[in-house]
Amino acid sequence: MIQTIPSSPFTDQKPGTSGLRKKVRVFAQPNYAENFIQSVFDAVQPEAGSTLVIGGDGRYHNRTVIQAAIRIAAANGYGRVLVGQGGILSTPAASHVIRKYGASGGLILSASHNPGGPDEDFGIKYNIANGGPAPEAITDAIFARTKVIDRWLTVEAADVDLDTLGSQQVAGTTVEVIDSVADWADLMETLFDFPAIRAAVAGGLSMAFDAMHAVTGPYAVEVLERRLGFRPGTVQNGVPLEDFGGHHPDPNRVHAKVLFDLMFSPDAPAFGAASDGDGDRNLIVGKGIFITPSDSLAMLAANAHLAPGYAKGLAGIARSMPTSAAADRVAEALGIPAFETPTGWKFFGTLLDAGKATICGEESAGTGSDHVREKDGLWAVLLWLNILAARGESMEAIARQHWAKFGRNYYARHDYEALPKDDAEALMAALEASFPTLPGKAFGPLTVEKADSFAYTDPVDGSFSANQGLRVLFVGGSRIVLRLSGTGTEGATLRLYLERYEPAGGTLDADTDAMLSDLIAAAEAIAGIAARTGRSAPDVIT
Ligand code: VG1
Ligand code: CO
Repeated sequence: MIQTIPSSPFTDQKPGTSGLRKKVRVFAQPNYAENFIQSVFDAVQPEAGSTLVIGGDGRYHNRTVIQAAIRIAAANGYGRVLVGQGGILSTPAASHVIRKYGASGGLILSASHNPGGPDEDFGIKYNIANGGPAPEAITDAIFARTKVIDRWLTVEAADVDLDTLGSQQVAGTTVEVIDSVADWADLMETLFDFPAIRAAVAGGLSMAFDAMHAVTGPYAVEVLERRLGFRPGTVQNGVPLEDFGGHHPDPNRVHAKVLFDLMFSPDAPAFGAASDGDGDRNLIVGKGIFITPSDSLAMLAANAHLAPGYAKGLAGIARSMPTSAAADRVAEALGIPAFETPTGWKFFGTLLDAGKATICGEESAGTGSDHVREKDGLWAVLLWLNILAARGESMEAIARQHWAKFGRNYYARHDYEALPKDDAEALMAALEASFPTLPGKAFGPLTVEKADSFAYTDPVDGSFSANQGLRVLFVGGSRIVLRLSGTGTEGATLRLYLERYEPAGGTLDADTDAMLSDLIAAAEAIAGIAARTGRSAPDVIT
């Protein structure tokens, strides 16, 4: 029997860069999660009998929302719900499961790199039938619905046993609890040369992987230790915990410091990697060398043909606007198109579906390909391992050869977290207002060529997105970009992206901080971050 539960709208359910993210205590209010999930179903209007995928990164509140979502899905006419065992599905695994089983969509319960626990963050994201994040037209429709919703639907049914594989019935809907890892792991075997990687491991290739007590633990143990033969213990912090052990599951030099320190110590293995809360990001560190995510994207694209799944070459490479232009130079050398999209994976979906791009990436450590419609942290790790096995060279040697050929994009991102929202918005508004006066002005050795607010017209479906970040481009290819984060849950986070290009034959092995100091000074002169926020230094540098 379908029950109709009267409700009234919440005004703050606008999805951000990647779904709706709020504090757990916000999500735990009566009707809050239910309203949002019902708004998704009202907006997408699934055909009766459709399949829905549900899974999350295992954070606190995951199981509670999954049980509610199953009942709401049953009341809304879904015929089949696929749930990862224990409620666990990494974001890329969920994307694959949606595609593989012909689901009409999926709910991914995660706040990704944000911390978890009763006082921390939770999130819900809806993905469409291609496996990718809902595009803006759909997230706008969901938001519009949340503003007027007056009821949600459910059924009277007991909780599903999420821990036992197999089928159960919930009021006429079949709920299948599926293995969280197997489908995704099998897909990886179709893309990469597992025998060659196994042989390299047997020959001494060593690595360390930090799963950060987040969702990738079971995936990494299965693929790296069981299928590829890395020694047990290669995967550290491999058990998903509801509070990620009290840490931020954000794979960067601040939050994955233990891995960083190991990789720069005399005991470093050849290769180090980490992933984030929901398993879609990757951190790549070689023995004694950090590879920026932008460089990793470029190097993966340049070497992808060494993996069987990409042997026939790439159709194109796409990157988000703040990501460095390193990948563009690879695309140019390969004679394939390069695309520049706004921040967030949802903008890659049309390019991947249309076969225009094969590999995509973001400076925030997200890289992926057309194998799914999400970024995929362990996919990037496996492509690196395939390249290391095929080339038989060190990470450092591969990086140096890459820079010698293409030049080097020195790059850093400075984050100023938990700023008062009004201050951050005023800073951005003042910066944008100053743009007409900037071209031709000199800041130290840098002269402004152009300053604009990035806007994007999707080359496949023509959809238009304005206000996607402020950029100041300098003569010679250096630039600064400023954006406000769309994933935070407290105040505003200002991101300052810094990029300096050194062509082949230039200074290729200098210290990044030193190479970026003129840009940092220019950014302060132009945007007045310290002056306006009172912050003398960023909270996080990645
Ligand atoms: C951040 C990153 C962006 C990424 C998004 C979701 O967004 O900058 O590149 O796509 O997180 O990643 P923002 O708006 O805070 O800058 V995840 O791993 O949180 O799903
Ligand atoms: Co993530």
